[in-house]
Amino acid sequence: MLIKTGSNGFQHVFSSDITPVSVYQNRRELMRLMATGMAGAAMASWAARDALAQSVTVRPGKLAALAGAKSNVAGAITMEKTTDYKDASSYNNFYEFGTDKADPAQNAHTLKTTPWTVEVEGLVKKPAKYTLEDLLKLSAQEERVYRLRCVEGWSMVIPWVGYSLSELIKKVEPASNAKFVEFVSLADPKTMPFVGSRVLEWPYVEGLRLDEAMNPLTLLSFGMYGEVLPNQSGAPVRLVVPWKYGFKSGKSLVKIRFTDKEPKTAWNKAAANEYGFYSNVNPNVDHPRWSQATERRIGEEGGLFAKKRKTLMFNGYEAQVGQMYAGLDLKKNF
Ligand SMILES: Nc1nc2c(c(=O)[nH]1)N[C@H]1C(S)=C(S)[C@@H](COP(=O)(O)O)O[C@H]1N2
Ligand SMILES: [Mo]
Repeated sequence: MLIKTGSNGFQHVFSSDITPVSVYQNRRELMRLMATGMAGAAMASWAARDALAQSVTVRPGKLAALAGAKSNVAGAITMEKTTDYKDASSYNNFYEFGTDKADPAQNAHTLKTTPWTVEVEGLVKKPAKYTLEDLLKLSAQEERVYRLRCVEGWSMVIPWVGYSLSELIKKVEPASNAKFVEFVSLADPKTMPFVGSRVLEWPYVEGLRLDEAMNPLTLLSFGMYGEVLPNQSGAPVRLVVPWKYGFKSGKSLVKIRFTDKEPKTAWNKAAANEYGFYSNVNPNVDHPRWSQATERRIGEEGGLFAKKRKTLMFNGYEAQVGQMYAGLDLKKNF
């Protein structure tokens, strides 16, 4: 949901962040919402999305390679209840297909996922173009139940399928001066109706420091719930970086580039004061326009009124990733 005003001409207003609870707890916020007409819109878009969730029945189906064992990567399985498939596949951010949560499920059927290639280039000894088939065969796939926490204040628990990105990185042998990895999503205006819209610069680009990309938790994902990814979730291949806000996990990747400079990422370019390069889930660093202390679990009883839960440092993966940030000021490097 967008209103025109911000630095790039737009102001992002996240319907998920505008709950009736926060509305009546904060009179000023209520007045603002009333003034912009957003209070009703937030409720209406929630109801529409909920109706869509009930109607998601066509699922992409199993892929032989995905019938793998559970992960042996420490921290890759949470005991929390997994989000229902219908919610995970109908409440999405994939701005190439629209900015409302229901848009990707409705519009992403136009995405053409075969044939698909991912180009690995830049500061590596063995640059290569991988077909999706090459990538699927590159390493054994496993299932990992990760939380995904969006910067907007909602979260899900999803059984992703894939393998550690480090498996691919080892194959291409980064050069000694490679310090960062850039992830580029497909930007095809013919099949992605919102590529070209002014909300972000296209293609969607994200990045990690090389050690973050090498961390075993960083997943190159081809599936979820034991099936291939539905288009709206970033088919045929996406990243899942579970200790960072969801936007770091680029979807429908076509290029992985190794560099010596911090990549310019799509959200950082759109609003540098709101979306830093690191974007580690951190309840102690507020987004300039809202708190990050709590989150709403999608699909939980109560819908828009569900009780919020406390957001955990590094989304609960501090034991696995905290040491990578020793000595880094996480308030400055948000
Ligand atoms: N290419 C691309 N990747 C993207 C996005 C996007 O708009 N385009 N949105 C990001 C955001 S903000 C989030 S929260 C997650 C959402 O993933 P999900 O829809 O599978 O929950 O995808 C991320 N990856
Ligand atoms: Mo997000």
